[in-house]
Amino acid sequence: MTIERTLSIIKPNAVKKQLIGEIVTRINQAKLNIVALKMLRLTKEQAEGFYAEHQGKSFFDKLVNFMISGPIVVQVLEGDNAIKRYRELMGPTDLSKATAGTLRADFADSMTENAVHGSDSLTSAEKEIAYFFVDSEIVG
Ligand code: RTP
Ligand code: MG
Repeated sequence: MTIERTLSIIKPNAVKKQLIGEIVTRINQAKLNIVALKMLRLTKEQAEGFYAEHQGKSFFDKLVNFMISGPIVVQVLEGDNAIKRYRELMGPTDLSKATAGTLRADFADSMTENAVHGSDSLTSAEKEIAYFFVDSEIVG
């Protein structure tokens, strides 16, 4: 068993479509425990900082504008192999390649508006969790 924590974001298109409950249900069904959760609206600076690794790429401005278009829900998920297992639950970035039953296959509207985010490594999970939560907000 490797208990890990990962950062999940329910992106603005999914919040607008009232999918918070459905996504939380699927996370719990996958045996990932929610150990922190909040709703917020990102500023442009916060969105640019969060996606700094993509600065300069063709889709960066579109991505930032989408991420600030409405409220999001950020969560810390904990469980065995949580990083990889949550990425599997999400499905791939390109929804045309996503298998039915994954969050993106079912809820993405486009490559940009793809409903959810999940950390992609242990290093990014630690960095991304610290971007949104202080230790006292995580109830393990
Ligand atoms: P995320 O970071 O949001 O979990 O998504 P990811 O790892 O699957 O994808 P990543 O390559 O990190 O890209 C971050 C987000 O940028 C948008 N994107 N648009 N070619 C495009 O139009 C394009 N490529 C990426 C998506 O919203 C993606 O989730
Ligand atoms: Mg990514």
